[in-house]
Amino acid sequence: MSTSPPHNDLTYFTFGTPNGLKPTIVLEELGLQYKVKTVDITKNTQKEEWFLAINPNGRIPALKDGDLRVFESGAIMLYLTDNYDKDHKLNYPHGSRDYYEVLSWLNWQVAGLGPMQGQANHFWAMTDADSEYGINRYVGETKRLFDVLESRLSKNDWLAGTKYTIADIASYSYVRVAPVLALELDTWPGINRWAKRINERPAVQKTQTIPEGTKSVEEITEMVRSMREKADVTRDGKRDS
Ligand SMILES: N[C@@H](CCC(=O)N[C@@H](CS)C(=O)NCC(=O)O)C(=O)O
Repeated sequence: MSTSPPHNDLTYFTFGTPNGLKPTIVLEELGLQYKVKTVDITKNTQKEEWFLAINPNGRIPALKDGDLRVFESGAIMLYLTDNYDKDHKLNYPHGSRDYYEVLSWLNWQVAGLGPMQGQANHFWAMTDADSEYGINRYVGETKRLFDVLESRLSKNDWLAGTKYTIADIASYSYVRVAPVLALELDTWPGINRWAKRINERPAVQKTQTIPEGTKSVEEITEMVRSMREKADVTRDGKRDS
């Protein structure tokens, strides 16, 4: 296909994780027709040759529109709003002042909050290495970044400009799993109000079971709690021996 996008032939490659959730919300909010292909990261499907041809980084999510591929959650969200959101429901007109505010918060999330909270989750429960330093550093950084969000959301309903945009969707997808790290959202009242508002949106509710088999926040929190318990036992055993 050599014509310019959009091609109206969307296939979304995803799994039930925060990065996977971001474009799913955009697809649902825009009411788009798309196929879902589950890439089971617990079975390392994301490292298979066929998927690396779509995302050379071997991570979900990725999108195809006809034979055009887009990878990285931020790029996919922008692709969708650039090509399928002509009424600017989830973004502002390209080049406008608010558009750059969206880009700023979006990049802040994909380069800051996402990786830091991801590392926090890792040191919190997914390693039996003696990781007190890692936990303090990354949970501490996640809290600092939540404070940054709070500084905006305590005075404004939305991150960029005056409406709900892909910038809110990106951060919401991580904030909703804060309980995994035993972070109480009540600590940040602005974030708490904002997250509840987003959570109540019908399109967002619909995404909770996409792709099929996606775990709820409560299930993920319980799973991580038991992983943490096992990691603690192994760590303590190592210390004792
Ligand atoms: N910067 C990437 C991060 C993607 C990412 O970390 N995906 C995780 C799931 S949330 C993944 O595929 N993990 C499996 C792996 O690392 O092999 C994005 O925003 O899309």
